Amino acid sequence: MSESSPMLLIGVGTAGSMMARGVSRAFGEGLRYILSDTDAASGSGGDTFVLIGGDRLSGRGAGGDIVAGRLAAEDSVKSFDEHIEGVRLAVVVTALGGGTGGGATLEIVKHLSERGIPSVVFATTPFSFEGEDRHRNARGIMAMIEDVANSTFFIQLDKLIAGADVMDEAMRRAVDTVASGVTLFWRLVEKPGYIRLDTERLRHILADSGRGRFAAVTVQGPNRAADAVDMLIRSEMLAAASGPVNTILCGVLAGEDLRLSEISVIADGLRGAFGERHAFELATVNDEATFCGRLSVVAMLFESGKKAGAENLGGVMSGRRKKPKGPLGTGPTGRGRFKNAEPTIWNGEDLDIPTFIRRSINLDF
Ligand SMILES: Nc1nc2c(ncn2[C@@H]2O[C@H](COP(=O)(O)OP(=O)(O)OP(=O)(O)O)[C@@H](O)[C@H]2O)c(=O)[nH]1
Ligand SMILES: [Mg+2]
Repeated sequence: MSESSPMLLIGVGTAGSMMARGVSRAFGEGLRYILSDTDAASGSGGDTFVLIGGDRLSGRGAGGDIVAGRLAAEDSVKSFDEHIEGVRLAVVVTALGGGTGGGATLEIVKHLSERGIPSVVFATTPFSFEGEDRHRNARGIMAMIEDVANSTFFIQLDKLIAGADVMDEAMRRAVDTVASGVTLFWRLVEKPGYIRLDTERLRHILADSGRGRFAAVTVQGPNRAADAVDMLIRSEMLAAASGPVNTILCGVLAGEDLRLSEISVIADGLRGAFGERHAFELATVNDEATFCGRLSVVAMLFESGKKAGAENLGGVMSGRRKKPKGPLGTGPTGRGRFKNAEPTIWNGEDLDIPTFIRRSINLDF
């Protein structure tokens, strides 16, 4: 594992740690990552591991309790410091529904932000059959994570199981899907092709991108570029935008046979399909060993918030909605005069934070 990489992958919770381990395996050597959980069993595989809230929960997990997960992480966030030396961008992988994935993720991302490290969060949301409690847990925490993270990808597990009736297969798909998005960042930086993107540019793009969706396709044959665009446009993972697309980040992964005309087909196709009012970043990855003859395209679309969308109509590319910061906000400055008090959490929501902030309602005074 490369200790000097400026990007760090952090798996949070039991399923989050399992997915992060899967992502690292999918990438191969060189991906810097750590796992973290309130359950000590997640650390048994020999990977770098941070036990969250060991004193409070005795290494037995948060038992589905978001408040317990959050308090445990508050106890332990400083344990992450020795692992984040030199990190410029953190990629957090978690599964919402349990107590640790939801509760601890929020506190870890806040802590990273306080240390000046932007985070991109990839979080799965529960299967519909998991029951209302887990869904309530997930729903309650999503907006709060979104408020502290720089970019968020929420991946509905239900969407990944289409056609898969076997649980094991569904879980494998979840790992593959998350890996296709997460590993893009490392591939762009470590295996640059004709068009490059370095960590600082990536950090800049992701720093204010807000909520994103992504999809990846792999194709071959004479029309592979056009086929890739066609599949991406029809992909369910990119469908159902709730707001206008603010930024598109596109990674084209191929071998030495990648043609410039193919890059144009992909760039023009995606730009045309997702509207005109967005920033567009495309970079290529040259990985002959993995992609010889084939072409993989990963498209990430980021949506602007309602307010940012309105500003964009006025011609200002404002990025994501501005987060209220300061004593009452959930920004990195923390909880103001309440900062040493335990949060008042009900159904996964922090009641010390005004409803309009918790629910991300824009008040246009
Ligand atoms: N990808 C994947 N997701 C899973 C798996 N098992 C559970 N999940 C999902 O992960 C969510 C969170 O479950 P856990 O990871 O067990 O919960 P946790 O974050 O460890 O929280 P606590 O166990 O309460 O401390 C569930 O609601 C499921 O949606 C798995 O094997 N793979
Ligand atoms: Mg667990």
